[in-house]
Amino acid sequence: MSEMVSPGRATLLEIYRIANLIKRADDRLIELIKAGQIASPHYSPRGQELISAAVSVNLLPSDQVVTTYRGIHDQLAKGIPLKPFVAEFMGKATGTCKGKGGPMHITHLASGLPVTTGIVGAGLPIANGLAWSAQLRRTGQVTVCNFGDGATNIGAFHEALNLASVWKLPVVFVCQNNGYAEHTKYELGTSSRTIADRGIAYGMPGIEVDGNDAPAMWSAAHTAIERARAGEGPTLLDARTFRFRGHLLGDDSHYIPREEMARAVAADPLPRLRAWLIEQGHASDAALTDIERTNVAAFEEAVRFALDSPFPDVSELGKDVVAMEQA
Ligand SMILES: Cc1ncc(C[n+]2csc(CCOP(=O)(O)OP(=O)(O)O)c2C)c(N)n1
Ligand SMILES: [Mg+2]
Repeated sequence: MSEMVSPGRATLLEIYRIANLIKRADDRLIELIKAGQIASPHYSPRGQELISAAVSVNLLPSDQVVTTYRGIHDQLAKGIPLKPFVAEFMGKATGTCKGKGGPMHITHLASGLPVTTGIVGAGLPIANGLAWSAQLRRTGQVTVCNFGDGATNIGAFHEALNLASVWKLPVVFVCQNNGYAEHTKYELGTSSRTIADRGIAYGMPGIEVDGNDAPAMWSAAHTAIERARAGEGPTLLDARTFRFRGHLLGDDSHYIPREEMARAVAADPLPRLRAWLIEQGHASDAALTDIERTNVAAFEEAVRFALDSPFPDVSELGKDVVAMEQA
């Protein structure tokens, strides 16, 4: 395999800043839902934030990211502006989609976030289309497509990997492999030993990586993104991770063996990265606390903005949507 590259200190701190912002956003949005201030299902990415943070610091603003219902980590990492992000989550008129997308469909073209889908596996062929367009127009843009382990059992995954490989599309497939699809454990629904194997089957590098290890994840993403940008084709990253808050808010994770959950919680990637940054001399405790405080303040300002914003007017119902004419 390609040589191992390492992120520098500034990159590691940026990964921590983004990951901590994601955690803050997730914690706060859950508080607001529980307080009845937001009416929405929520698919928490808690535990998976280092994947999006480590991928995104390798991307240019013009690169594109496709994500899913479990996508706030990918959106925040790509740099979506906080105020319209929270407003969209709340369905407010000041949101990135004028409140018509909601949490399942947060998109923001200017940030390189053209697609968030609730249909498992549906993002992959769309990511190919974005990548194909970039290839034809020679823009140099890379498309990163995020999805879960369960999505790799959908037909669209296989078609998309095949075509991306044949056409050497500038796309990076990031499987955020948290070991569960809804309540179904990996082994009960997925035949291959690893997701990485499935990339190899389609003639592209299939890379197993610890998605909870910032330098390892950064390095794997860096190699894959540079390969795509150089016109050498796609990569499938099998990023191992865990979701701490179940499939969606309210799920008590009863189907996850207690020891497995305890092991995962003990290895929570965020406090582990924090301790490691201090231990390695990359940052002081005070500097990291500063980053955390800045994130809290910025997110709170966005929450205030969103709470104070109006819902879309009824007159907006028929605008910006595709309507089929009835015969
Ligand atoms: C085509 C389709 N089938 C089924 C569902 C219902 N569904 C929503 S999420 C999900 C599990 C997907 O698991 P995975 O791809 O591992 O992603 P994770 O939720 O773990 O991030 C399922 C089956 C759906 N939304 N779309
Ligand atoms: Mg999963």
